[in-house]
Amino acid sequence: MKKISIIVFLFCGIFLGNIQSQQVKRSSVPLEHGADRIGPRTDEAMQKWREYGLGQFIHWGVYAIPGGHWNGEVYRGAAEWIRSWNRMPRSDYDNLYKQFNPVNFDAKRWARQAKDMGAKCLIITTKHHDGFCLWPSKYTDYTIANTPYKRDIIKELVDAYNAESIDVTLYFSIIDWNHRGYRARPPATDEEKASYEEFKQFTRNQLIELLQNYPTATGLWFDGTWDQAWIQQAPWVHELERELRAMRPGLIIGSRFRADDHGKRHYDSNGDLLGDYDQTYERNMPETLEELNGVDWDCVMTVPENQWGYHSDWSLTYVKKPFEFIEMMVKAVSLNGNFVLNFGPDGKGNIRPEETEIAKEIGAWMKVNSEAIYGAGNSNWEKQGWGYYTQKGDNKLYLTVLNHPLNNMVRVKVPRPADNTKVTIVEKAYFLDGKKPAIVRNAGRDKFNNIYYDIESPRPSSTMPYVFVLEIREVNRDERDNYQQAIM
Ligand code: FHN
Repeated sequence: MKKISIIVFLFCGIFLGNIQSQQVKRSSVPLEHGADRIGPRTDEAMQKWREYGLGQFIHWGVYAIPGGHWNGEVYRGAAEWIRSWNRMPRSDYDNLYKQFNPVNFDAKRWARQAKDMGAKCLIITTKHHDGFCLWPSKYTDYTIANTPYKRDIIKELVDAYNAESIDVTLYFSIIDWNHRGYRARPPATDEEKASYEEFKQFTRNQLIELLQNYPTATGLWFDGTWDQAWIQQAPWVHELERELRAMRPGLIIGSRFRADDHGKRHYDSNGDLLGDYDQTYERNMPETLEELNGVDWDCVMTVPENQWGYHSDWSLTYVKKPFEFIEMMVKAVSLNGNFVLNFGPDGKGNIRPEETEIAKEIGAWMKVNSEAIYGAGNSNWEKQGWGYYTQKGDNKLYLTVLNHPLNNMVRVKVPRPADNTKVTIVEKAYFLDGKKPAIVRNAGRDKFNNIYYDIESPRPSSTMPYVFVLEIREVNRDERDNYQQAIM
């Protein structure tokens, strides 16, 4: 359904676009550095991205060594930000790389775990705000090459994840606390300007280096692009984006990279998306399809409230449960988005046991139900309190039940086809688990003549969500009775 709704959207976009350009004056603000494209991408690489459903994010760097603690004190902020804490001397942080020796790191083991969880893509921090590079960049000494470990972690991860058929996107922070030219405020003096130019060249070099070193990486996931200094570089960043895209046809870049001519981020001054997908959903999600306006998007989510890198003490905030991640993933897919769950391995290269457990539980659920996730998308069936609909093509509808009704009946409201000589019928109904058939009962009509069905659903033995499939079809009204055998 995702594919179909995008095509319909594009068709309407082309058609309405012409109307809107007269009516709403979509391009009323003249922009040289606005969106490069109106509407979603239609190429194969983007279609593959759209079908992921579930991804894994990994935040890993030298911040995993202190793990949210320094000199016996606890840092309550996000562990990967500990360098900005005034209780930790900068020089201590900046020397941590000399101890970075994750002897337990095993890229293949991480990749297998991600595969078993059901992830179709990995977003890996090549460099976070501290500037430490997990790849041996030739443009700085602050890299993995100068740690006792030495090995190119990004290469090992890209190879291992690709071997498990998982696409890899490279996270890259524009903020770089380690580079002398980096600054948050726009450079004012000639000296500042010159050193900011150096920083820009350094950034460009590193990005080109990453694409050259890791030719199978499918995307760049930018972060730390909110500083005024960077925002004001819009024309230069736009040019750089073009250069990167030219280097790697099909490269996927979200909305966090560049601003427009007027400093607008994510969406330009005409309301058009900057980049290939909306990257604003960090630890939050959209509520309706309408608010998304047809754009692609991903949601990146932490396990504790705001911890991306490894923090050894998870008792400080609420820690989400596998059920909640499944719920968020299904919700994301029901709104045509991807759900990306973050992991923060420790300084030795271990994925923490709590995350391993979460990955196992999600994986067990995906083994049975992933058909409702991969390649699925929004359905026009009206959402009900028991959970979410996702859909594939015209006729496969998935009902993920998160709130099992006490009367053991899952009620659905059947949408009326646009063509009123047609009706939607249910040809087949079954549980995804074991394909056991499900009994569908007629549940009458409301005062608007909408049809309702109840699907019999015995009280589940597990507390995890379960999924029904309804195979549906639009038929002529007068043929309806030939198809209703499935309904009791
Ligand atoms: O500051 C970072 C944070 O540490 C983390 O990397 C997240 C991931 O989306 N991004 C930034 C905040 O937006």
